[in-house]
Amino acid sequence: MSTPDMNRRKWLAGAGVATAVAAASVSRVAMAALPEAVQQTSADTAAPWTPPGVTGAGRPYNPVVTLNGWTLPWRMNNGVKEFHLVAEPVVREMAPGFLVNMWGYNGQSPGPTIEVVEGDRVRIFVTNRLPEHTSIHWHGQRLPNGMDGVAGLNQPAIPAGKTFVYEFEAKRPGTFMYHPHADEMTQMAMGMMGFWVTHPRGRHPLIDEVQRDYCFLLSAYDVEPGSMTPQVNTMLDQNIWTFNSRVFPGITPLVARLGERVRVRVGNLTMTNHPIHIHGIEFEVTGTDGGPVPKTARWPEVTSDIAVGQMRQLDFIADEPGDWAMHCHKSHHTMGAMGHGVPTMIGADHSGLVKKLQRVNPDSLVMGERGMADMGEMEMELPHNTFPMMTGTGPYGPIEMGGMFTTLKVRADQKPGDYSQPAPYVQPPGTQARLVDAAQTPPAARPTAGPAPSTPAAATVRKPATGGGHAH
Ligand SMILES: [Cu+2]
Repeated sequence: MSTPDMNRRKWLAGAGVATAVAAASVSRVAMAALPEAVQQTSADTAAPWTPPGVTGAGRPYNPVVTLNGWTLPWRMNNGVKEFHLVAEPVVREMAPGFLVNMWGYNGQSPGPTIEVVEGDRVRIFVTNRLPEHTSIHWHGQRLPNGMDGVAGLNQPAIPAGKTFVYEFEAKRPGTFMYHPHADEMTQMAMGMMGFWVTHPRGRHPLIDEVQRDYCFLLSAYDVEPGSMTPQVNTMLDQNIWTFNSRVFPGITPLVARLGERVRVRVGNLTMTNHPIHIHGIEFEVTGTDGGPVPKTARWPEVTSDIAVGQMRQLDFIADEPGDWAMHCHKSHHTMGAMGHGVPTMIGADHSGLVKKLQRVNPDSLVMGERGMADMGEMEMELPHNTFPMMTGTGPYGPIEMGGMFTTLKVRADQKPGDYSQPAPYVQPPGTQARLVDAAQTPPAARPTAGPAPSTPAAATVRKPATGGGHAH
């Protein structure tokens, strides 16, 4: 904790943990022929957006909160909800101080969340400001074939500089996403994607009302340390694993009031599956991109594996106060950029090696002989604009994470609808793991009292080859 880079790390951690749900810093950008195209200039989590007045086909709903994202405003035009998406190059702040050249929508990657009500007629103008053609596929939606967005199959691609319009009825309530279906590999590797939520028109037997409704997409990028632009040809060896193109400690923690019903909607647009794990509570998968899950088909989980191209809706009661980790359970996905080719050094004595290396290069450094935890607090010169492998500090020290990791903060005194970030959780006295004097607490001994085993064979280890199975 006394390393010289403490200030830098504190700054990183502080910015992540203290990121409040900022008021949407949305600026209207004057764009010829597109008066309603709204841009987002910040990577902060925008406050949930409650549409003013009329809500289209449905009753008022509890709006979603997009982690480090925002909801796209619309206008009503003769009974149709009109949205304007602008596909364009953006610079995304993936964590404070770590900027990446991406492609996205309306100023950010991912694009804004589109939030409508079952039965709404929706019209979406898509303007292409990319250097190449694009299209948008509305993943999971029931819609006319010509609105499905597969370039070449359902429509001509949208040329650079042109605007296409999509129009359909949001027929089915649930959790959806949107992404290009033209030069998909490149455009998704550059960050083009967004979330879509269709709220039920009325009370729904399989969709519970919740007090907090969070959503985010899983995406992954290959950004070489010191560079700013993702390598789009990388298939599996990405080094930046994100919730909504943000990495820990830049991901806004989820907050809930004790006892509230909470929903977390997750979609996966990476090239591998992500077991999303929430500490402290049990959830049920109540819906997928295919619709609500029948109640008889739900079971409790603390981890849900979300496969490529899938969406999952996780519902739970936030009935345990604390700061609970929430992360992908693939441990490499909670790390920042690192060299995967580095050999494991645990247990190796390389004190002589360092001296030899330093004769050639005085800056030589060999690491990892005690594990990699030292990385969490060491000072290491990183190339410019490089996200460290491990970072983030909690009230008790380095958290040693870096990618798909954030926290769920459950508080008894969090007001309903209040998304501000509470201070770190203070455990009640006697409820925290603590240092003890090992000499004063000897381990339980193997029982020695009682009769000796009646047959010596019971204590004989039998090899598997004897067919006897395990000895106990
Ligand atoms: Cu993962």
